[in-house]
Amino acid sequence: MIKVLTAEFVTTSTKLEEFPRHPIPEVAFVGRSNVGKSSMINALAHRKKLVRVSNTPGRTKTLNFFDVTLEHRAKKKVVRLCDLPGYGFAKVGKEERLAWDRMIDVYLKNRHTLKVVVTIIDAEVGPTPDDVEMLDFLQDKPPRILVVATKLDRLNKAARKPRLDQIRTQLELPANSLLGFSAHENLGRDEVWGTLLGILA
Ligand SMILES: Nc1nc2c(ncn2[C@@H]2O[C@H](COP(=O)(O)OP(=O)(O)OP(=O)(O)O)[C@@H](O)[C@H]2O)c(=O)[nH]1
Ligand SMILES: [Mg+2]
Repeated sequence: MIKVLTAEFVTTSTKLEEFPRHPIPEVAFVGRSNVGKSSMINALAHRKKLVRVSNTPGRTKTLNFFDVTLEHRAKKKVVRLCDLPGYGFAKVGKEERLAWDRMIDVYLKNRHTLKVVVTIIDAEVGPTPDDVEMLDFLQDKPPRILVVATKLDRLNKAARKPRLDQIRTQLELPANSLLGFSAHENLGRDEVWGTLLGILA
């Protein structure tokens, strides 16, 4: 059992030099705009409104850092979660989008405390070309990648496992390296935390 003891907002920022400095192991959440990154952080933190969630794509515009204290096997562990703006959002101006992409790029390449990048795919939509591009970019270098397919609640129960297998095959991921998730039905939370803690151990 993994228990969340505390979850708190640390800071919001767009610049590397302003990111929090304490060397706490960090997990970042990337994915298409509106895929459910912020909702996943709320679900993992067992909180409804730690992070702002919205129907409107492009809600998250800066990097937002949260510290979560967990209790696992009678030990306490602090993990920092970073919520990022989504990629592939066409409705903001080209200039703003380039600035976001640059910000994400700088963060992913230079953040030494970043240990795992959770790449979020929409289980219903499947991997988009932008998702594949992001996974290619993250391949073969630290930080580690965990792929999570969210909004699983949108598929009927019988369709879920075949869909996950299909996405895993499409992305050429090894067995058991894709997790299913739903922020609305609270699916996959323990599996995601378990996998993250395994990587961070
Ligand atoms: N059905 C379903 N809807 C979800 C789930 N997770 C998120 N959503 C919905 O998807 C929309 C976007 O959620 P967010 O968490 O704000 O997505 P985001 O990836 O942070 O979006 P940006 O910050 O704009 O990039 C909201 O309307 C959520 O309610 C889920 O597991 N199932
Ligand atoms: Mg968001």
